[in-house]
Amino acid sequence: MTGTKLRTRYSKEITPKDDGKTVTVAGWVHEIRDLGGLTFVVLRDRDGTMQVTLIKNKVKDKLFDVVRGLSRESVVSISGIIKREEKAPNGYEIIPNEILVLSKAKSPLPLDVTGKVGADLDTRLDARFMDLRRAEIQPVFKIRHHVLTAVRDFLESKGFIEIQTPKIVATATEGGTALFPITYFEREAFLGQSPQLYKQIMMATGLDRVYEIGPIFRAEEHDTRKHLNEVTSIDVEASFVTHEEVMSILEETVKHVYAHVLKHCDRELDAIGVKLSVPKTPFRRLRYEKALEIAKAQEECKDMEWGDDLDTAAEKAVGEKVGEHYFIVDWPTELKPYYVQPYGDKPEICKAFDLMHPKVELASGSQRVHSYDLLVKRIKAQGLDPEGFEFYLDAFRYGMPPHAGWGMGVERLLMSIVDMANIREAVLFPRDRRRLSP
Ligand code: AMO
Repeated sequence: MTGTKLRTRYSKEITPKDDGKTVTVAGWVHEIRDLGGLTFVVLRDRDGTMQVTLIKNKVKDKLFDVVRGLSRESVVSISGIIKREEKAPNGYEIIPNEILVLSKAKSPLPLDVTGKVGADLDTRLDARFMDLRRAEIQPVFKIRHHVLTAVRDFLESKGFIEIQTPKIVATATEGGTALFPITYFEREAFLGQSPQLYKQIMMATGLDRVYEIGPIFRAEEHDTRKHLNEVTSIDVEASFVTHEEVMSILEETVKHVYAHVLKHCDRELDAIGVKLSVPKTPFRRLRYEKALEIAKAQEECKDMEWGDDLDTAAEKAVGEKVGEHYFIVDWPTELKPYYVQPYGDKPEICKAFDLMHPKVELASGSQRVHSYDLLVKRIKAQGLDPEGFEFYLDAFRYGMPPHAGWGMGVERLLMSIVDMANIREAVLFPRDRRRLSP
């Protein structure tokens, strides 16, 4: 070994120009090709693969024995000399003088990391640690990291500060049906569906612009390609602004995310075969009424009426027609939660918006009710009891500025960027109706 280090370089850091230098690399045994007097070990690290070449009479016999005893996916550290080799995949190979087996993998493997043998999504998620070793899977999570970095960068540049609010809560926010109850000592409590009430309470503190990136829990029975029971949500709330201003912050956030991913993730996008272009802003604003009209032109949706929520078929019809990001605005008040501000002159519609990607809803938000009296009225109108909302309502009693905000699911955003068919692929360890482990 060169010194005592298990790794001195990643595969990406080595080039053919390093010919003759000594190096220690480490990773997983991706493949072994034994051609008699010539054996290739394809070693995989975080950044890709590299070729280690054992030639009879040029490397110690003992190393051939070590390699013969190796199983695929074992973890090794290899020290040797870098040799320029045009026929090798990266233009170099490593001629080993020491191979250290750090962890021997059992066989058979639960999944084929090389991707030659396919596996269904359930099998892949059961062995997720190994699935994530695959060259077209791991990049998704590097992109996810960059998506979140971009969101933070952008919001901070607009004066937002990051907050954390409780996830063990006493009340529903988005309607009572989708709550996970938990036992909280001798009381019943719930897992938070949304930081909605807390981010609004923050508007009564004078901090003015806050965001949170954290888990939300939805006890929805849905078993679909776009629903999870645990989601990471980007939540934004701002004071002294209208819903139109936060819509513009939202579309600019999305645009910034695309630009950032394009700039920082070219290798990852290549690895999963995605071509991105930055969406143009402002996104189209489509009134609910108009969206309904487009949907109704489809046979499947022809019986829809004003006041009906836009279901998956309707979303699909409108998405296909528009073909790019768009907002649906001016929703029927009764379709949206109590905290959404109705129009003063037309209270049957409200200042709510949904941000849509042609294939999936990405975010929703609104101008909020900031008048205490109206809020109590709206809570009652939705058949809820204001008593359960005392801690929230209190913040509206002593000076609450007008405010607006939105929430966007990270997985929905990611699945729309990398064009995934199933949202479970956008999260490391998805939680759905059937899956609680790993
Ligand atoms: P809403 O309930 O529309 O609004 O949620 C906001 C966004 O969160 C994501 N999302 C989900 N993603 C996957 N699976 C789910 N089960 C799921 N549920 C929600 C979506 C959705 O658009 N408090 C409001 C936001 C606000 O007004 O600020 C809210 O939670 O991307």
